Amino acid sequence: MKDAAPQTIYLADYTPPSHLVDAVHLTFKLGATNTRVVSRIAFRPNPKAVSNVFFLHGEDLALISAKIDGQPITPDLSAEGLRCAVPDTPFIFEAEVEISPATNTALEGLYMSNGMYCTQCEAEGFRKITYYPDRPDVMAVFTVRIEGDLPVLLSNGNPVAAGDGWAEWHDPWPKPAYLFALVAGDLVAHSDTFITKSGRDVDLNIWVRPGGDEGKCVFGMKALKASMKWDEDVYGREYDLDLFNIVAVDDFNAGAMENKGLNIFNASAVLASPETATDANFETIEAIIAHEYFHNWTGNRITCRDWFQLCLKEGLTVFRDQQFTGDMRSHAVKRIDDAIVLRAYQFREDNGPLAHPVRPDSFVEINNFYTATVYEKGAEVIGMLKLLVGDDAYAKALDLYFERHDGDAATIEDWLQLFADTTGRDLSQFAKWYSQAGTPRITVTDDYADGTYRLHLRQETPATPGQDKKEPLLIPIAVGLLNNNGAEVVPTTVLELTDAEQTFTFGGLADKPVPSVLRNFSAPVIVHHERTNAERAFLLAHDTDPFNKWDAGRTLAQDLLMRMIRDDATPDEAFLDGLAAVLRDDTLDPAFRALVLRLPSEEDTAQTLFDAGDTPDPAAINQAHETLKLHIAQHLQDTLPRIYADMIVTGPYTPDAGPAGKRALGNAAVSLISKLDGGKQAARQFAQADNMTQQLGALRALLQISKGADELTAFAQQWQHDRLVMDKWFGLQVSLAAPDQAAATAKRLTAHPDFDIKNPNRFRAVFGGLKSNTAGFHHASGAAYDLLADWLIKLDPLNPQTTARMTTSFDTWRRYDTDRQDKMRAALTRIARTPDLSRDTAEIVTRILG
Ligand code: B3K
Ligand code: ZN
Repeated sequence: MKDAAPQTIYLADYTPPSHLVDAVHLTFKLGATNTRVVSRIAFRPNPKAVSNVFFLHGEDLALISAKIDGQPITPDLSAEGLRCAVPDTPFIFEAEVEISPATNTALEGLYMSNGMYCTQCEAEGFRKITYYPDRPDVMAVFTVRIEGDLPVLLSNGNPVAAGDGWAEWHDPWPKPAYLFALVAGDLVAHSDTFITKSGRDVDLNIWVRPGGDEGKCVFGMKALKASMKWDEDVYGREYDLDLFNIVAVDDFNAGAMENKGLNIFNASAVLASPETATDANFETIEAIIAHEYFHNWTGNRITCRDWFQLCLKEGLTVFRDQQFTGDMRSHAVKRIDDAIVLRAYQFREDNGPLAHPVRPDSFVEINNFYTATVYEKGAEVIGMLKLLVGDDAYAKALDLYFERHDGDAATIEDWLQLFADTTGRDLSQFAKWYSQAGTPRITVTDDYADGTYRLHLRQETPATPGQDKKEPLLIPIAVGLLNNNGAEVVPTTVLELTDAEQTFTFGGLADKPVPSVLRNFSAPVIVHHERTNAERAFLLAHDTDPFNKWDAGRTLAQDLLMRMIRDDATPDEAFLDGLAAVLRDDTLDPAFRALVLRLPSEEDTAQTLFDAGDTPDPAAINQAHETLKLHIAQHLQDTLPRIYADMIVTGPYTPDAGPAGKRALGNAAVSLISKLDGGKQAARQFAQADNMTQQLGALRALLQISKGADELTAFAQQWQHDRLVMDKWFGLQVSLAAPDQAAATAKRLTAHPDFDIKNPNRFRAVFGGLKSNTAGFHHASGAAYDLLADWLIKLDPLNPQTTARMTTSFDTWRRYDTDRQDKMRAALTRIARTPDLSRDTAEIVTRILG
């Protein structure tokens, strides 16, 4: 490992910065391997400092010269930064450094992507650009001059002046260094304007490289304008510059980045056309554009004091983008989608070696904490808070947040204080959601006598690494009661579970009701509720809460899969009839019906089995899933062609929720039909498709039945010049390969001339595809483990962030039998022993191995 004893950073050790920055002037003299960065920084001592030792972060910089108040100095340099003596009054620090963007494959700091200069500074990338206090609680006004032989030169804020080969930018809003951005390239803009509610014109641009992407910005622009309007309408937040730029970049570690006034996007998170993007891609793009835009207030105007507070901006901004998508599309479908994602990624994290609190209390590499727990569980915590205090109190607290903390680098304590101040509630128990890791289990039992129904709830959170003892949390459990005819006798009520065990009483009921517990997924918990399948089928048919109606079907399916795996059970009519009834119910949203038809993933079944004390067998799980799908197809044989025909969308393609829902159900139907007709219908759909949703849906249906070789070839021929579509081509083959072929397919594709280890999207397509093929990844041969380890070892010196992220594929290793455990441990150990392993990957491997 590069750093023999990587340093652990603790929340408890936070101290205020020694110096504050009033203004920064930066000049970039661009050169692919020799960019000069000249800085002029106005410092003053921080009155709140506990130490006056002056330290500037800086990594991989060649220092050319440094001055304090115009006098040359020779500072002490280390691998982490620079120290020097400074006056105890305000002073000017100047430096010139040289960096090499063209060889920066880590994609952090200033780097090049297909001839374009671009930056990624969150969390700690600015220190790879110049010497600076690279911490979010140091906020400053930036003025930037860019000199370079490229037509488009962009930075944050507003343009000040420009000439041949240079441009100057000024951002009037003080910001931390992680929000700095620079882009330079041969770019073209798709432009529009937005008039804010107070009547100011804002110029909007989406910048792309010329040569094919120009036509893929229409949807992103529409999403941006919708986001700007929504934030005004719902949160009263207006945009605060004259210009908002988005740039699409091919090589990017994350989805996108909210740099002030200059958002930089992974091309996959902004570019879309009906022919090249699926409905799901459109929805994701809309959400990411909204998310980055919403950060302008929740993240940029109010930022985080330190990186432990990351959920302050990320949890809140995810919550806001979820609300936005619900408003744009369907709240019911969005809630189900979010629960699927949370259970798949966050529950997996919370129940394994990488579990950490929403606000972690220590880290080695902060980039490893951009996790489902910080983001998605962070959003759930805000959703619970809103449910507990009510919509009006939430709105009041948010207004106060923007008033009280505008311009601040704030903390979770600041955030909770708003709610305490506006509601008078003591939120000390609720605050534990931020510090206690793990997914609470809620055990539900009930009884009924003499008109009174009693619901008993018990909560328990299993131990997580470093946290053996868990305390009861304040958990909002939304409950409704139905009578035997399916009528709601007690409408949705939010119960506040605060103790380890608690009983809630409902009087005046003529019969024992059927409870619908955790409506709308009111808390990120796992519910254990022993109930008959007849009761579950009843809820699938009658629950008025769409989330629980869907979840009843989901639980039935999971229960059935477990019985098939454990006891060789055959699929029972109760489940299949319940499914058929939902599918045939034309009053239900097709998108909802498509979700009900979708089985839990194999990974989900493995997790559920492990939770129940079993050792999951990936091959047996795969077998059960395939068998169940075939039974479903056979049971729905007569209905599927009718549904498929009903879901045909006429007229020009739009990615709106209505037609997208129909295509989702159409694709679910064609996938089942393929199990019966050998892929005839899917092949027809592939041949006729005029949009990516149907083309890919058909290809997927064919690959699932081990057909589609000709279609795969045709697809590659059609799309060989479109990187984003080819990512789908790479990914799909691996994720849908037969379990014994998955590793070989991935290996073959890494030898394809278009495989590029340096492009994170392509690397993730192949190896993310391998991870998502649960039975293939965990094939008994261990071939996938070895292949992934080989490639992670190759990638680590090039791109530590993406390597560390992909290493988490091994985090479920303790779930499996000893043979698989041994193989995964060997793969992890091989990674751990790699000389000069990055801090990022070293931290993940160490935590996974425990
Ligand atoms: N804040 C960025 C993520 C940066 C990732 C750093 N490793 C995108 C977002 O959450 O909006
Ligand atoms: Zn974010």
